[in-house]
Amino acid sequence: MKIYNNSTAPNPRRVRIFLAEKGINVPYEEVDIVKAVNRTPEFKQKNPLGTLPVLELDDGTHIAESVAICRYFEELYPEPPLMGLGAKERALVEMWNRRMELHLFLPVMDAFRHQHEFFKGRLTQVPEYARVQGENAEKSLSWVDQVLSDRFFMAGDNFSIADITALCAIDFARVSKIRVQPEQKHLSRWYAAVSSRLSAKA
Ligand SMILES: N[C@@H](CCC(=O)N[C@@H](CS)C(=O)NCC(=O)O)C(=O)O
Repeated sequence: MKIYNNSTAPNPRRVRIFLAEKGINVPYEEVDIVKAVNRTPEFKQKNPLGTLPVLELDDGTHIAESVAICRYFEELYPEPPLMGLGAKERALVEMWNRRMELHLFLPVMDAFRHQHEFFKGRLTQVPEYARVQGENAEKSLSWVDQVLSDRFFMAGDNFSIADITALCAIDFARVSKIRVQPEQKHLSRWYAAVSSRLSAKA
């Protein structure tokens, strides 16, 4: 088993943090996205979308999509639970993780992808869309600040994959100069707490 990884990209980091929280060691193979190794026909046999991370099982199965990879490990190693326990908590974690993906991670990625040199030729860039999505990401930060006013973690009392998704989005947002604002007290408190976990270094 191994994970095709890139140490600077935010989606592979979601999986690395998830595994670090669970204390699971899986070998990582670094894939050079600058040289577009992930876009080669050989790599696309593993994941036709050419994206990272990809988990390769010993039987040759390839599992892409960060959440699918996390789900696989959650099933095999339920402790500590990072995707909720019981019907209600599982649904809440899924809801908040999905919201963090759609309303924070996605606009942060679009703000980068639609204007950065790195994606020239890999994507039809619409710089105006980068600007709009940057604004949307900032609005989402204000909203998340309010969300965190009545709970410690994103989905409630327990650290979960929703916190990991939000942390990776916020850290990556820095490249587009989108940052948590000091007046966003709840978000700042949460950010300090999740960033200081050992797993955040993964
Ligand atoms: N929905 C996918 C997104 C994967 C993705 O976009 N990965 C990025 C890195 S964060 C990638 O491989 N980018 C390289 C490229 O598009 O060439 C997931 O959750 O894993």
